[in-house]
Order: sequence, then C-alpha cells, then structure tokens
Amino acid sequence: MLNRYIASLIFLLLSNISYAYDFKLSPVGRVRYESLSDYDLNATAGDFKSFTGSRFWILAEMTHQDYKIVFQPQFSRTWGLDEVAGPSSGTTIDPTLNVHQAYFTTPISERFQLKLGRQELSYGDELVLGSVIWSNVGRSFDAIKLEWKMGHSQLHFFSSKLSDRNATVPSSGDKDLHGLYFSGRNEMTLFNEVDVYLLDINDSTVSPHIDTLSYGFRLKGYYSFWDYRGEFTKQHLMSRESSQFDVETGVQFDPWGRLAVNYFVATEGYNQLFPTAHKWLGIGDVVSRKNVKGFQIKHQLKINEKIKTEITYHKFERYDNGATAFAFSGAALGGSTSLNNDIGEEYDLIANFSQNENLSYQLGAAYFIPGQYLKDSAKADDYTFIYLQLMLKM
Ligand SMILES: [Ca+2]
Ligand SMILES: [Ca+2]
Repeated sequence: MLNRYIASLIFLLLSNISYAYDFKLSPVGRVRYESLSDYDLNATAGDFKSFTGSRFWILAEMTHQDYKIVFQPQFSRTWGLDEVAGPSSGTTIDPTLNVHQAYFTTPISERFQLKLGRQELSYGDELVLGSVIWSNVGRSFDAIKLEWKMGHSQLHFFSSKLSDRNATVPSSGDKDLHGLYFSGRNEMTLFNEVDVYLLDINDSTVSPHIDTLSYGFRLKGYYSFWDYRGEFTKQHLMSRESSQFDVETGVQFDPWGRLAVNYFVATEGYNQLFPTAHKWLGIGDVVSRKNVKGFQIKHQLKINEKIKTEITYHKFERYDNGATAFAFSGAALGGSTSLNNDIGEEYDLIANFSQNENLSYQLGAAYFIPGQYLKDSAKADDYTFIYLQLMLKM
C-alpha cells in the first residue's frame, strides 16, 4: 500500500515536471549508400570503396520562460563496421550512441544571451565555420557563446576549447578558437546579408605556440532575377600572410532554373578553418581550399514542388606551383616537381525528390578527370563517386 502511495507520488511529481517546460522533439533519420571508384586517381592500385552509413538524431529542446536546454543524442554508424568489442551486426554487441550537441541558453539581459556547452557553429555560407550536415557525424564545438541581438542582425562572441592538454596531466597548454562574428541582415535586397568576422586559433599544444588570425567579410544579395554572394578572408599565421576569396553570381531564368558562375582563389598557406567544404568545392571531395583557384558553372532547376536538380562543372588549378595541391583531407595531393597547374575538372549531378514534407530521396554523382599536374604526379585516372540517400524528417 505504501509502495503504491510512493509510486503515485512519484508519478504526480513527474507529471508536474513534464508540465513545467515546453518539450519539443525533432527527429531525423538518414541512410546513405556511397560508392567511390579510384578516389586515388590511379586505376592500377585498387581502392574501391562502397558502404552504407546511418545518421539518426533527436534534437530535444526543453524551454522554460527564457531558458532552454538542447540535447541531441546521435547514432552515427557505417553498416557492418566492427566495434571495439568486435562485429556488431548479427551479433549481441551493440554500437555506441553519441552526443552531438548538449548546451543551454540563458538570457543575460533583453538583448544578450549566453549559449553554453557542446554546439554547432554555422555562419554565412559555411566557408569558414560550418556544421557539415553532409557528414555522417557533423561538426560540433565545446564552446561558450555570447549572442547580442540587434534587430535582425546579430553579433556573436564565442570561445571554443578545441583541445585541452592540461586537464588531467600538466602540459604546455591548450588549443582554443576565439571568434567575433557579426551577421548583418537588412531590408536592402542588394546588401541583404553583410557579415564581418575575426577568428583566432591559439595553439599552445605546440611549443612555441601558433596563432592563426583570420578576418574577413561576406556579402550576399539580389536584385530582381540577379543574385550574388562573395567572401574574402585574410589570414596571418604568425608572420605569414594568406588569403582566400570566393565569389558567385547567378541569374534566375524562369522556368529554366538558375544559372550561376563562381570563381575562387586560396593562397598556398591558407588554413581553410572549419568549412562545409562539400558544399562548394565539388561533391567528389577531391581538393581543399588551399593553394587552389578555379571556377564552377552551375545550373539549378526546380522541376516542380517535388523534384530539384543541380548540375555543376568545376575547374581546379594550383594557385602557386611552388607548393603541392591539397586533398580534401588536407594532405598533399600530387607532387611538387610539376610546373603545370592544372589539377583537374569535375562534373557533379544532384537530383532531389521530396515525396512529401517528411521523406526525401537524393541521388548524387561526381566524375573527376585529373589535369596535367596530377598526371605528372602519377594520378592520371578518372574518379567516380555515386550516392543514394534517403532522409526522413519529422
Ligand atoms: Ca585505384
Ligand atoms: Ca586546460
């Protein structure tokens, strides 16, 4: 009897708690098959890859007055891959569940709020800071962020601990990212988005410590059927100066879709920071934004409410023939002896079919043809990438 009384009391307490805040769940499930033939650009050496990856998450938001806790458990898994304890498919070993985001927000005053904990950082076109939604894991930061709202615009100051080396053992120090990012939004369509930022990576895990200071601006706007975006970043790595710029302009020809051209340059010492590279430098993920220049021509078409297509041609060259080209991983792509700058070209196709507001299918294909520079580096063969993705959002 007493047990039943206690149980009722607990139930009563719990049901009261559940009414004490608003609870919102946004679940997403995504499964993608990928196949890569000759990513090494060498048909003689075997490197065929084919796999299926799952990314499932529940974004749980608990709000009470001006306070909010966001918790995002995530299950990310390549099918059939072994866990530490051994194979986990068709056995009694389960893979692990991870946490992609866990933070809370609290107001400091009417215009200021603090966001504290593990969180995604996504700004502008994600050229310098992105959440990499494409990835089967995505990118998060352990960070403190102060947000200042100014109408539709915002000024954010954040500081993230990228690596802590003296938490458990004494060591030289940590690696931190500090940033100041102004996202200006206004009514003028021609300068619809005006961003200015300052980012500093202070790496004290090495001796002497390294400071990478980057500052830049970004513009985005449109006028009638014409649109553009552009971003320029200047960088100082101790005494070395680097920079990048990336501009795109497009025209909407209804009902024939949008035709756009993009031109980009990144000098040989440029540190691309934390971008969603997959979004801009070709879905084949061959190069990174470092010692590269080139252009793309893109055609985007909305056939109807359900079907969208995107076809892109990319051209990549080295900016400086005194340094190698750089692969998506950041490692050298090709040798340093060739004087030719032609890295190669890539054709991309993305077709998206939304069955309804919840379920969508996406087919993607990339075909990369090496240029003379890579041919001189014994990377002379074409690379093909294909994926098929199904996503359910609720
Ligand atoms: Ca190969
Ligand atoms: Ca520390």
